[in-house]
Amino acid sequence: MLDVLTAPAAPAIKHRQDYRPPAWLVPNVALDFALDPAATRVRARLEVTRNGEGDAPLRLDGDGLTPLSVSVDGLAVNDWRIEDGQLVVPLTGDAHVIETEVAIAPDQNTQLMGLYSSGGNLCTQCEAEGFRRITFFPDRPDVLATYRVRMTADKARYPVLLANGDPVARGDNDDGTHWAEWHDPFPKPSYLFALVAGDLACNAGTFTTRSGREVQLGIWVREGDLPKTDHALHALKTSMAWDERVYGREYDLDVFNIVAVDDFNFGAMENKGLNIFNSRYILADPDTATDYDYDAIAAVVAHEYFHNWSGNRITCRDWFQLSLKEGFTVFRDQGFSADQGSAAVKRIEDVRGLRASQFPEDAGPLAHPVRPESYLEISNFYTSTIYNKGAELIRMMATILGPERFRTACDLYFDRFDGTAATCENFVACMEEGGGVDLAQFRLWYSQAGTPRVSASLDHDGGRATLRLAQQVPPTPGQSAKEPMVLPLRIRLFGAETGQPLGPEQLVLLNETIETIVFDGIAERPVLSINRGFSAPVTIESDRTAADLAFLARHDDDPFARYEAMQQLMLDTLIAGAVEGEADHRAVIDAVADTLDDPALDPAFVAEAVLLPSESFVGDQLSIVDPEAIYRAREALRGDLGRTLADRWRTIYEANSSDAPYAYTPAAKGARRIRNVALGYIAASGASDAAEMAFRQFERADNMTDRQGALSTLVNGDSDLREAALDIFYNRYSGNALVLDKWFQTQALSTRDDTLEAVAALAEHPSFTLANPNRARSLIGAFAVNQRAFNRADGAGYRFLADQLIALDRLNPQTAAKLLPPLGRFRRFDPARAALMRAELERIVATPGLSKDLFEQASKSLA
Ligand code: 0A1
Ligand code: ZN
Repeated sequence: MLDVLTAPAAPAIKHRQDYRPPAWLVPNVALDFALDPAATRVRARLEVTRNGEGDAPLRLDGDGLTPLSVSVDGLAVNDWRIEDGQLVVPLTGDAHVIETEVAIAPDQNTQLMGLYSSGGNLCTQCEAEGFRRITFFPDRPDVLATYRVRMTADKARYPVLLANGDPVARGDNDDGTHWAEWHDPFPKPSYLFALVAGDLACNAGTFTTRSGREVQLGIWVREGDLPKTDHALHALKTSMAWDERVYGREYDLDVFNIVAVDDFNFGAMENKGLNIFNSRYILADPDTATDYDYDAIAAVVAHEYFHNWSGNRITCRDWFQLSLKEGFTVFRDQGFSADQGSAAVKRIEDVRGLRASQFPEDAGPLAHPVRPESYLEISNFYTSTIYNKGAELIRMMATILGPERFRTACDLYFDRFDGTAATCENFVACMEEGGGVDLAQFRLWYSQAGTPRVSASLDHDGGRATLRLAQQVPPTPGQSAKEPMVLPLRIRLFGAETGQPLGPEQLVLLNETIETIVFDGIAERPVLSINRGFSAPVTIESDRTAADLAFLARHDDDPFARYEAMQQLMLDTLIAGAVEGEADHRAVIDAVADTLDDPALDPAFVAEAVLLPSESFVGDQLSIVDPEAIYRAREALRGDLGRTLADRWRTIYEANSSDAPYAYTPAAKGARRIRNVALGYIAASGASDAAEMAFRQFERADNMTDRQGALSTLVNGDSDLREAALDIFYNRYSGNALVLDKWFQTQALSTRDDTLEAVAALAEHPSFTLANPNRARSLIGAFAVNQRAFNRADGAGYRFLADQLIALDRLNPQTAAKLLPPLGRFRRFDPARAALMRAELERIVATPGLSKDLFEQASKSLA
């Protein structure tokens, strides 16, 4: 394990059990910035008070900082020292004022942590440990301070100066600079600090809270992007109203600003009163953003806004508690999105996302509990497990409590812990107390990693149905033996002849290794619908036949279960095809036909239900992944579906083509979705006119959803129209970075045989750069999840990724580390591929000057 490996700089591993309260608190801080891209001066004035007994010196975190001056209570001192970057100041009393001054260079900051330049503007990113790159401070989430911030900057270059909280004053100096002062009355941890200085335009709005306070809203972007901000502003207002209605949570400052920047390591950041966003989660118009982008923008705007309560008003005691704010906030944003459109489709998308990212994480060398025990670099723990599995834990507790008691328990949590830095345990205790339930065993979900597997078999005999359930939690790194967990499984039986439900749905709390549940008075042969709504994040292995699954795909009254039955049927067929070289496609074809023919179904749901599981998801079910065999099996089934149901696909394609102008409505979105799915099947059928159809759609489209859908279809094929479409797309959007990302990504995801060569060439394209995280992810990140192209037998895909990661690590360790996991999946591949992957991981680990971010990911993958 990692403990026995020696990292290049032997960085310290942090353990959850080592938590100690801070020796010093900082009730108030005043910061004064003389902003300049090459050399910014930061003066900090900290009021510090001793916390508890002892005579520990004051230790202020710093990363790459050298103090220009240090003073205590107004007098310059020189008995300070620097230890591991920290500024250590001996102090005799219990309360002092410490002042420091440092110089930093935002222009040189390629890591995008701390204060950095993006597109000519200056902005900050402090979560998790970026504040220590700006000034000396106890940079830990349990030190809550009120902040007063003064900024001075060149007025022509940076006309807009923003920080957290409310604006206090501003003015001009006579040397061409101007200044602004902001004050945030809510005590907050340093990771929520933010400032922005730039040449920005504002889409302004207002929101009146339910208690009648008017809040000034602003979405700040470069002038030319202003027309693309209405959707985000609307989403913000909708989120504010939703949080009042659903959770009783009101906004608390007079202003709420959002700034969009092009260079950002993650999606967005919830800094108090001043959210900073990756521009891809703000900017949208029909010509440049897909329906998927529009939905993601609303979800991320909501997510960051909801953090104001779940994250800011109540923050985390330490970073091991990260899921306290992230799991809960993801759960909240999922609820918001579900309420904006089809809740069933939203649940399907969320589960698909969980299976695509969290399940593989939980099954691999980087598996960790939702509340981890240790880490080397906290940035590596912004994972799908913390976020998405964390949200599933909240969802399970909400299911166990039921809506009313869940709301009572949330109110209790918000009231009790407002203004504090709390723990996951605090949250669960509120669920227990407010909900009147015992969650002792449930807590294992926070400490045990790995996706539980549940086997289910149903017998029927003389009017009695017997359901046998068994659970098993697989071993994960550092956790060889597991306890049985509490799995809330929503279950219902259906009659095989009548298609009618046999009794109401039941919530079964499986908490033993093996359990038997008896249903009496069951005359008809029952078919089992289990884990409805994906009530527990587990894998179900059942003895249901293809006929049973096809039956559920037609008759289940839970839309998720219906989708799931279809997926399982497809999965079984694809696995048979991959393992045996051929499979009987009839059951899938019939089920797809029936789904397409059911007039009662929402087209958006149908589009999800008829899509085959991804190649990676099929691979995840196999102990040894054969990427070529999986690809062939999937293409064979796609082709068969395309040909056998050719008339239906064409009918659907035509029926959902309309001359009506673009609209972002659920009906219009559903039509675009099913039409693009139909186009994909028409192309898969090998129809001679498929490329022309796609190209026609590409040319006529008045929106990006149709244009990109057509482009993806063309990019997978080899018609001459492919190159034509790529050129047209590139030239049309060469000035739009977010759309060019799509151009790179679409090619990196291509199913063609020459994708690696194409991607390697694109890495040399003049528009490609590793310095912009969105661009790096769009090419390198997308390629690494293209299962067949990445896992080419000659290892060229592995070598390409390792080369790129080593180069990227020098600029931006966080982003490099995020892209490493596909290389760590070698245990799931044949010995030849596994050896090639290991060799690349070893090459990465041996690279001189490697960051601890990439070192941790690569070395844990090898362990
Ligand atoms: N708290 C943010 C995610 C985030 C984390 C780290 C960052 O640093 C580069 C940026 C953003 C969220 O959950 O949205
Ligand atoms: Zn978050």
